[in-house]
Amino acid sequence: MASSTGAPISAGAAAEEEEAVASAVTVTANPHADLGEIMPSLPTAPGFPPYRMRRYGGFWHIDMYLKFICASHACFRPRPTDVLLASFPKTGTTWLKALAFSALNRAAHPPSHAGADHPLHRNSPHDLVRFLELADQDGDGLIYEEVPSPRLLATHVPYSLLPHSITGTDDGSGGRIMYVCRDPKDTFVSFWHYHEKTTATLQQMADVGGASEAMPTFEEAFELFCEGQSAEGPQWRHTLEYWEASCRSPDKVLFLRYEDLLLDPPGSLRKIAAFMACPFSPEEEAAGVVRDIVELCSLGTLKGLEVNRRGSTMLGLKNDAFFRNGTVGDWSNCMTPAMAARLDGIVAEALEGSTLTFGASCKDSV
Ligand code: PAP
Repeated sequence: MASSTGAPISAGAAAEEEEAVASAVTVTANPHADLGEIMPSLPTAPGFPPYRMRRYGGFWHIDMYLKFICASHACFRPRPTDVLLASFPKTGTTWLKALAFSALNRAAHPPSHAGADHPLHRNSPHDLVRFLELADQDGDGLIYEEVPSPRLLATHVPYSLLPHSITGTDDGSGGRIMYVCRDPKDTFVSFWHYHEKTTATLQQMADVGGASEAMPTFEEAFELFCEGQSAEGPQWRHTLEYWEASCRSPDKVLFLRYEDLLLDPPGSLRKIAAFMACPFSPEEEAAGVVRDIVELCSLGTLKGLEVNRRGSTMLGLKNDAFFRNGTVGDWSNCMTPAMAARLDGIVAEALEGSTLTFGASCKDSV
């Protein structure tokens, strides 16, 4: 891991540095302090997945996210060594968690699949890298104070609604962010299949987060997604915020694409490790560590593990719901050309004037 200046530091030195930073943190005014009070009066609409969504800060949320946004601004204390994995749902979160965890912890947990004792053999990636917004009942992220450094954390919260302690500094004290994005057409189709597998559990979860809604048809769900009425939607706005942050501060925010991960898993993994300040050494390269991590985190390997075939993770969701076919362009098997053109048109209009395009990175004019 690295210090805020980027130089490698020991775990002990990291703890000292972080203690100093934590004690220097001044609690800034919480811009969302009244969110708890105004929540019941926020605009609401049915969404997909079928919860009642509330609109706040330009995005649609389920209550659980709003509670986190409200509480975390006052309480969450980042550390310089934190790495926050951010994503819109269904865009490659599980894969990124597995890759980042394996790369960061490779000294303690060698990825070689000769032995079956790697944490990924026994745990879902979601149990190894937890979502901030699922931290605890209060949703304030304080539970992560117990986690030793360097911490790997995850979130689906939009950039503009993350705690200011994370986003408001460029001096390294707020930690680093890795964001993964995906073509919205594939995101929607992935969401649809996921929803089919998880309806019963999600309906129970809706009891916690807000009134549950009737299950929409594919066409109705598509319309809701196009309107941005999905958890933390609209996706294109979510992605644009992180894209712009990565353009402004490339050392703080690494922007990744699911399509690039599929095209070049080893190259993407090297980029991820370098960004976390733990690049692969020539010796590790020669020993095949990159290859081993790619293999360990591949869809085929993870999907076949007992823990992911039968186990459950956060909110009682079945692990197998997070692993399907993992391809680019699966939308064409479910959407009509007219639907695809409609969604592409909405996205193009929303991104007009920006340098962001979806899909593999070679299409970007950065
Ligand atoms: P989440 O936001 O709810 O955690 P997320 O992991 O972002 O979900 O998305 C799930 C998608 O990632 C699925 O895509 P699909 O429905 O189009 O198949 C899932 O198959 C894919 N996925 C999960 N793990 C991997 C992996 N190791 N490699 C490639 N794709 C993966």
